[in-house]
Amino acid sequence: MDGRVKPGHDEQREIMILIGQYDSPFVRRVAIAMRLYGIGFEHRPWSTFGDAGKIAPYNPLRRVPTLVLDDGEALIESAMILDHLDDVVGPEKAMIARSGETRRWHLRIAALATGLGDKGVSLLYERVLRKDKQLELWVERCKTQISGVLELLEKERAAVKTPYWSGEKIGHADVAVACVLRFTGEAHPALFDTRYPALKAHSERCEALTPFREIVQPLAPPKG
Ligand SMILES: N[C@@H](CCC(=O)N[C@@H](CS)C(=O)NCC(=O)O)C(=O)O
Repeated sequence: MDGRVKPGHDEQREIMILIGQYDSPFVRRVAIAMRLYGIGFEHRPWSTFGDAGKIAPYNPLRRVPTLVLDDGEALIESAMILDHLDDVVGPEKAMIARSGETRRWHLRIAALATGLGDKGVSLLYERVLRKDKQLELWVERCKTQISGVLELLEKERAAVKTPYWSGEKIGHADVAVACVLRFTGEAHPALFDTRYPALKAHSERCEALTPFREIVQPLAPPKG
C-alpha cells in the first residue's frame, strides 16, 4: 500500500484508458504515440467542459489527456504520460534518444510545440468563453508568443533536411509539432498561414501517415 489513489482500478480490465478528445493536440499526440508503439487502449472522448465531472475522479484538474493505467493509476500531463510509455516500450523503440544532446534538442522542440499549443488553447478559450469581453493585452500576448514560436520552428525545420526532425524515423518532437500545427491551423487560421512552408510540409508529411489519418477530430471548442 503506497498511498496512491487508483480511481480506475478494476480487476477485470487489463487495458489502458485514454481520456480526452482528439481535437486536443495533447491528447492526439499521446494517442498517436500509443498507436505508433502498438500499445492498445480504450478511448473515452470526454470533453473537458461538458464531461468535467467524469474526468474529475481520475484527474482533479479536470484536464486531458489523462491516461488510466491497467492497475487504475491515472497519469496526467502529456510529457509525463509519454515518459511512461517510453519506459514501457524500452529505449530501443522509444521515439526519442535515451540521453544527451539529441534528447535535449528534441525535448526542446517538443516543449516549444506544446508551449505553442498552450498559448493556442488559451487564446481559443479567451475567444469562446469571454467573447466580447476579451482582454486585449492577453490576446496580443498570446498572438505574439504563437507567432514567435512558429517563426523559430519554421527556421529550425527548414534547416533539417531529413524527413523527420530525428532523421529517417518519426519521433516525439515530430508528432508534437504536427498535432499542434493542425490545432493552430483550425483554431487560429490567420496565425498559421503561408509564412511557414517548412512547417506546412512537415505537417503534410505527418498527416499523411495512417495513425494521423485515423486519430483525428475536427475542432469542437467549448461553448461559453
Ligand atoms: N500541459 C498539459 C496541457 C493539456 C491541456 O491544455 N489540455 C486542455 C485540452 S487541449 C485541457 O484540459 N483544458 C481544460 C482546462 O485546462 O481546464 C499537457 O501537456 O497535458
